[in-house]
Amino acid sequence: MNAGRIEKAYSLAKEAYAEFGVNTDSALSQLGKIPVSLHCWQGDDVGGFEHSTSDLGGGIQCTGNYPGRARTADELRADLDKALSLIPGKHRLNLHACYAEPVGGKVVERDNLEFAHFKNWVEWAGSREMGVDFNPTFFAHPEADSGFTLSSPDAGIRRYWVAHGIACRKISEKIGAKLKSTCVMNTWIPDGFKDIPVDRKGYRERLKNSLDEMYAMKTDPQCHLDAVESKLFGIGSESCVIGSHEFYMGYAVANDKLLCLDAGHFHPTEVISDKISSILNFFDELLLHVSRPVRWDSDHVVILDDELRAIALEIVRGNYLKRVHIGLDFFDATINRVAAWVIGTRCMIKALCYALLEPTARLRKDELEGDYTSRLAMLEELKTMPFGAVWDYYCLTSSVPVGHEWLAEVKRYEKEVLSKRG
Ligand code: RNT
Ligand code: ZN
Repeated sequence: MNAGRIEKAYSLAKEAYAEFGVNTDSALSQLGKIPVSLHCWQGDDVGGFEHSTSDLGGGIQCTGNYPGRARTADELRADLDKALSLIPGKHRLNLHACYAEPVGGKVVERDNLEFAHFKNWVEWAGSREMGVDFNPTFFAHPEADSGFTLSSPDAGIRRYWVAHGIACRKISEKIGAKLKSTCVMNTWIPDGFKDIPVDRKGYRERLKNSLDEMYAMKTDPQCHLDAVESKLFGIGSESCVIGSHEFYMGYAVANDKLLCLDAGHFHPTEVISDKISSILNFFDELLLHVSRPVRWDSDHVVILDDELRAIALEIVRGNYLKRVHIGLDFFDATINRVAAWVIGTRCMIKALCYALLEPTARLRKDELEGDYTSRLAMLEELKTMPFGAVWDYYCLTSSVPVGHEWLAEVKRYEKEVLSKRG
């Protein structure tokens, strides 16, 4: 890496952006304050440490068998450390309940989980000054084999999953208290029908009642926030998903919960970037699962595509940085898993960097005056502005590899560590 060249390129870029009234220094100082929640499940194909079932179920699928998957919590944390060392900025960890670590060698049932099972994770995060977010795991479990959890017609199954949800809320609240950083707990359930149901109403009423029970306990909003994640369809739930967008939008508004928008959970022609400014009229905060659906909710690694930029632009334009929690949700086992984290997270940050460099006030003025010609012309010219030089400088000053240099480090890690895993 040639630091001098990067600094020189940055100072030219700074001048170029200044012509449009954009201050690159302040854009970068803002960028450094935006945490992205890194999902632990990219590191082991959503496996977790219970080893009770091989099938994820619930219509989510991780394909590929690239060697080197993390098999233990220590391996997963080491992989995360490697990824984090290649990503600029301070970020968060997003943990799923199935990543509980046994205490005294005993695997604990999900309805009995306690903070102690996540103590190592929280200590790990704390010593890195990272916040943690949390998720109950309503899939990959014998009690979810029927395809239904909180909406199940079976009272015993519902009871089990309500208990899991309650256990997780207590854990989440404690995580937030310990780390002095609000833990956002996201609930996604797989419940749905492959074929046309006749009692949508019954299933949705049961889901509502189960959620009411699960959320009955009051929690401290400084420590813990609840979010609910909708979905349009999944593999095996093509005809009806019980927790649909309308269902959770209504539930969240009525019960003061956060909504979680997953980029892969809508009709393929619908985009979540368009939903942010609607939803934030009615909610204080919003959770995103930034993902990349390819023809279906495929959870591909996030890349710097139009929708990723649009998401970042909407957050920045709306001044929503404090109100939107950015979480990632992708899993690809066909490529090096550490590289997948690095690519996806760096792209999310790149998109935010791009958005912070937009001369939005000027574009908004053109738009309000009806000068759509200038708006389109400018939006296109901005795409070839020296954004890359600003991004490189951000990496340089954040002490992480610039450009493709991170890849050599991942290759080295693969050779020395990942390839030695059985
Ligand atoms: C599934 C949802 C959910 C999961 C994670 C593992 O379609 O997107 O968020 O991907 O909880
Ligand atoms: Zn998701």
